[in-house]
Amino acid sequence: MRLVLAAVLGAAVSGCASWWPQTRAAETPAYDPVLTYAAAETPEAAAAAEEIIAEPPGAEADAEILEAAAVPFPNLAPRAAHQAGERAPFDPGRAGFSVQVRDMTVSYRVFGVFALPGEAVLLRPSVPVQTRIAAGRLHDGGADGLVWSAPREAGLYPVTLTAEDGAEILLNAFVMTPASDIRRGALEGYAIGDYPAEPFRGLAEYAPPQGFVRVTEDVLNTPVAPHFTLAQFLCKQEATGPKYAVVRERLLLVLERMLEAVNQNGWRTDSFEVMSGYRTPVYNAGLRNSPNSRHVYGGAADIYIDVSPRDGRMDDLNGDGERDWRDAAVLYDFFEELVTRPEWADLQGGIGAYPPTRFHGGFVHVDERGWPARWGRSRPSS
Ligand SMILES: [Ca+2]
Ligand SMILES: [Ca+2]
Repeated sequence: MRLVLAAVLGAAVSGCASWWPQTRAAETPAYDPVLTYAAAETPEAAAAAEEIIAEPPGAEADAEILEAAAVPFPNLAPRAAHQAGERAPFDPGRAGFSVQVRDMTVSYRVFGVFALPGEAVLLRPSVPVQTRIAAGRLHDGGADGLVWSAPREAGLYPVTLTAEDGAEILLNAFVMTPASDIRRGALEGYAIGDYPAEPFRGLAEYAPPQGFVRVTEDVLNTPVAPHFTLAQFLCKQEATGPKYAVVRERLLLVLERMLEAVNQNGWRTDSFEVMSGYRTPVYNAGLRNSPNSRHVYGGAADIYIDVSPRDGRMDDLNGDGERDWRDAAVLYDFFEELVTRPEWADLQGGIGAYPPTRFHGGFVHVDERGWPARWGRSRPSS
C-alpha cells in the first residue's frame, strides 16, 4: 500500500506538466515525501509525535518529548567555513518605520497580508504616512489608526504606506477565496481535502482556514517578505489551473527574523530553501502526516540553507567537511537558542531537526503554533 501511494505521489510531485512555471524548488532534485518521513522515523511514530507535540504548554506529554529530544552532543559551533566573502552584506529589508497590521507589527519594506473578502484590516503606522490602495476603501479609524476595507473579489491589492522621509512599506495584500467556496473538497478543481472537524484541543490556532490564497502565474513571484515569495510556500500538489494556499503572516515574521540572525551568525544566504510550506490536507494525508500538522494551516516551513554548493541539499553549515545530520542539528541548535531571546516572546512555535536521507539533505522544521515544541534533535540510529 505504501509503495502504491508513493508511486502516486511521486507522479504528482514530478509530473507538473501544467502551465506552472519552473520555480527554484523545481530545480532541486525531486524528493519523495513519503519516504522522507518514513526514513526519519516510522510514519506512525511521526504522526504520533505531531499529535503529542501539538500539546499546548504545560502538558505532560510535551515535557516527555522535550526530555527525549534532549540528547547531549558536543557543542557544534556554527561557524563560517560557509561564508562567501565577496558577497554584499545581508540587507534585512527594514523600512525605518513600522505598521501594525491587525495584532502584528511589520517593519519590513515589503510584506504579505492575507485578508478575507470585505475584511476591515486595521493598519496602525508608527509615523505619519501617505497611504495608497489599489482597491477597497480606506478610512480613518480614529485612535485605532487606519482601516482598509478589503475588496470582495479575490486577488492582489497592494497597499503602500509612505512616510514623510520617503520610506515605504509595501503591503502585498491578497484577498483570499473564502473556504465556503470549497465544493466537494476542491477550489476550481484544486483538491484541498478536509480539515479536522474539531480543532485540535479546541485551539483557535487549529481552526480550519477561513480563506485560501488564489495563486495564478501572475502573482506567483509576489514578495510576501523581503526575502520570500509566495511561490516558496505552495503545496507541491499538481495543478492544471490556479493553485490555492494558506500562508500565515506570523510564519513570515519568524522566517525573516531567523534569516537575519542566520546571516549575522556568518551563514550568508539571501533566503531559506523551503522544502515544504503549505500542504493541503489531502496532500498531507498522502504523506501519512498528522492531520494536525502546522503545514496544513500554512504555519510551518521545512527549511535548509543551500548556497555553496547550490545543489538542492543542506550545506556544510558547521564546516567539518561532511554534510550529515550535524548540519541540521547545528541549525536547530541555533534556532533553539535564538528563540529564547526576549524579542521572540510572541513568536514561539515548533522546531524539529531532520537528518539527510538519500532523497533529500538535512532540514529543520519551524512553525508558529504559539508555544514551544521541539523534536528530532537526536542522532539517527543508522
Ligand atoms: Ca547545498
Ligand atoms: Ca557538516
